[in-house]
Amino acid sequence: MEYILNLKKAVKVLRKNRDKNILICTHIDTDGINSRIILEKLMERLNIDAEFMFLRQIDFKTIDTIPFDYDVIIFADLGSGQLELIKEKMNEYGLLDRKDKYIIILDHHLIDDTKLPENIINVNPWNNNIDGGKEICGAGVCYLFAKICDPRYTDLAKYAILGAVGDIQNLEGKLVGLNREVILKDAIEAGDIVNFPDLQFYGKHTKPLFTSIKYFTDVRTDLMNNDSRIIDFINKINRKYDTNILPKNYLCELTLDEKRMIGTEFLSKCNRHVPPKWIVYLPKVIFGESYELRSEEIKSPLRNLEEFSTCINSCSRYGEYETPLQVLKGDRDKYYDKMKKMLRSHKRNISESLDYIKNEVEIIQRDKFQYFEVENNKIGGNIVGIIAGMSYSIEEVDWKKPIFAISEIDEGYKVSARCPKLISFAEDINLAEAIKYASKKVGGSGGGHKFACGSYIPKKGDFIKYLEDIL
Ligand SMILES: [Mn+2]
Repeated sequence: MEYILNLKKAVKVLRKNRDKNILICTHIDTDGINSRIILEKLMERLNIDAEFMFLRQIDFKTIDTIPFDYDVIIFADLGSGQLELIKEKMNEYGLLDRKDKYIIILDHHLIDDTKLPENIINVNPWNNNIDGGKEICGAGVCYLFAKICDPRYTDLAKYAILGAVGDIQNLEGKLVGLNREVILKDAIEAGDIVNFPDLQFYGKHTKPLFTSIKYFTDVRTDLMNNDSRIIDFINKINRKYDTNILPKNYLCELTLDEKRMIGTEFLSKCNRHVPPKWIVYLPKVIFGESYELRSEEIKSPLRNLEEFSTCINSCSRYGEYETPLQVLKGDRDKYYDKMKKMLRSHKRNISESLDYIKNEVEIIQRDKFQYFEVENNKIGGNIVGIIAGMSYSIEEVDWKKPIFAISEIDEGYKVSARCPKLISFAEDINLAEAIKYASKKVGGSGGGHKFACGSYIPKKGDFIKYLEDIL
């Protein structure tokens, strides 16, 4: 059952040091918070005392906020990309090669290539050539860790699936690899999660079909920003298939057959709106699979895992971690109310930011990409990535090219890059590499996924020119 190198070794170290001082540091996004809850529950069940902290990221500044005087420090959903830095710090504190001090990393990000001392244990799927980008997430690695401690802990699998969906590991429509074959299987058998074929429109339990279609930006058709055409589109389906789908119906209320009809008609519409060589990739952006928590009510924002992840982000992006943690633990009272409130304000924030881009900001076109700049904290660094992605709903944004959003923050600039899924399937494009290269050239740093990534740069300099060079 040891799917990933070092899993057993890491469990052994935890067991041997169970009565020592243990600190667990986790990332703050959906995957990180689910890693945290898995490890919290695990420690509770094993009757191990541990302390916890959240970490936004590990860099040369934040590493000094980590108290290295614990006997065992576990990093979850971060760490593998900062091995060199962690090693350096341990060396500084005289902890390298100590037989009584351990670092355990449970992560899925790309591994920083460096030789590790015996007391740093890096548990990461990339060690086994398993794709940490889509086959397992940080919470997934934590789940496998827990499962080695006790194979009966399959009730924790649902958190790992939520983490995977939060990290968009189902990019091509459904979960694959360890996510599917081990973790999803466990979560289904435990009775926590259901999966079924579905359309890849967002908001299945929280928005009318009409709105879900309206905000679908993976392919630009003549339905975008055109309410009457969407109504016509639905009416045409009703006539053709003799059905009675209403624009106000939620996707979760429709039968599988009805969804299939909508998907088929939408696909043939999309066929007419994309370059011929992209057509083959269309089904992957229209048809997919949904993952839902059986214990949540229909039309609750927590039922569908994609929407649950939005709820978590609407708190964690604003520095609020306790609320999603308590909701994940089962609170449907005070913290759940707070979460719904934060979700509303998050949505308002996004729609105001999008309006601002639409009305006040120029989209600048380059040959291979486009970009826009925002001054003066007008869009917070916490949501600039979301705004970059949603900017494809603006007419002036060319949906066949990647987009870079550059937002001025207190000290420097936050940059985010996005491109529509279809392009990332059809074209050999790697935005993470591009943003990393250009950011480094102007004294910043960044990275992420091929289709969605971000960076921080202290000054703009020739950032755009460097992007042009590499794209
Ligand atoms: Mn992650």
